[in-house]
Amino acid sequence: MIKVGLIGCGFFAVNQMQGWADAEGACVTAICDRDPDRLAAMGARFGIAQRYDDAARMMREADLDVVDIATTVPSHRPLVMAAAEAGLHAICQKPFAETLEDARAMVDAMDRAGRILMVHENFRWQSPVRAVLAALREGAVGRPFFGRVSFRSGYDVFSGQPYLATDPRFIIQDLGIHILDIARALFGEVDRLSASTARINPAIRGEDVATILMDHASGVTSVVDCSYATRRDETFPQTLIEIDGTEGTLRLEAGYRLVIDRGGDRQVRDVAPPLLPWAERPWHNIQESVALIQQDFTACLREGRVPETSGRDNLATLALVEAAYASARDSSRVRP
Ligand code: NAD
Ligand code: 89V
Repeated sequence: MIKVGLIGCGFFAVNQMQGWADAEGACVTAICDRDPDRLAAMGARFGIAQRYDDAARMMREADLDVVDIATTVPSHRPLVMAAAEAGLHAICQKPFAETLEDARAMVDAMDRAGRILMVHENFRWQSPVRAVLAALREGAVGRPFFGRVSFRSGYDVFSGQPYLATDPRFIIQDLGIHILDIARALFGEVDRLSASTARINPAIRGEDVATILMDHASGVTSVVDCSYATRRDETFPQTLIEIDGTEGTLRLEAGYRLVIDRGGDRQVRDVAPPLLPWAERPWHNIQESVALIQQDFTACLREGRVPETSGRDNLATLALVEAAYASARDSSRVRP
């Protein structure tokens, strides 16, 4: 049994605890939070007796194989470094790091320690997105030449995650990072991008709208567009996808409807994620992807396999985030 120590008992970590309860061959044996109330509430809810207010101490004393880092980004570098030092595998929430320099240091430290490092970059693990990836890889539309990966919503994310309203960076760093990662998974690495951003909601500090145009090395041109200022039929937290290819077109539409047109034929599939027993609409799509990514991480540990969203892989997603902010700052086209 793989023994997991979870660090950070906040808003999102409950999903990770539920995901670990579903994962075969792994279980959470210790938890940590600096906030005693959150630590006590999580311990009581999931019946975890080993509780720590200090992550380094938990890593030394708790007989763990893995740490699951569910804290916000400022603590990610010290916690991943401590995991490397303690010889533990790690899965770390997104955004993986505050800077690319930090991220490279974290990846190098885990490599030197010979331990597996996965980034909890779960949006590409959502089952509707997996269905699109599978169709594309099977050649459903021939060679893709255009893509749009879109997330537009007016959902109040600030009540659950208040730091999103006060951080100087908002939508690209928090949500766009997922959408850019899906674009990479679909169309490959990016040669150049340009971005523009806006802040529509006057009550927040960062940008809540971003539009990013990318040239991929594969020849695909893609648009990643994100908004938390769009009020219409609410689709939170669905990512909508359009792909045009030489042989046909694919659309992942609202309501998890996958539509593929090819040679005059239309194929329509319902690719809605299952509602897991512990999940709640509309978050069930994200919640299922948490269970799926943690299951894959467990399999990687068992098989000694590098995860699809490894720390090293995530450097390219973080580079897109940085390039998008740089482009939006001075209206330049940027090579990530
Ligand atoms: P949160 O602020 O609600 O919880 C973080 C917890 O970590 C807090 O309880 C805090 O006390 C604790 N903490 C911070 N530093 C610590 C340290 N060094 N040692 C011990 N405890 C520490 O945050 P959240 O909303 O749960 O978000 C956590 C992370 O999850 C963020 O990086 C966020 O971007 C990410 N997130 C991911 C998804 C997703 O779908 N992948 C969704 C929501 C949030
Ligand atoms: O998935 C996330 O990272 C969340 C949300 C969907 C609210 O943007 O922060």
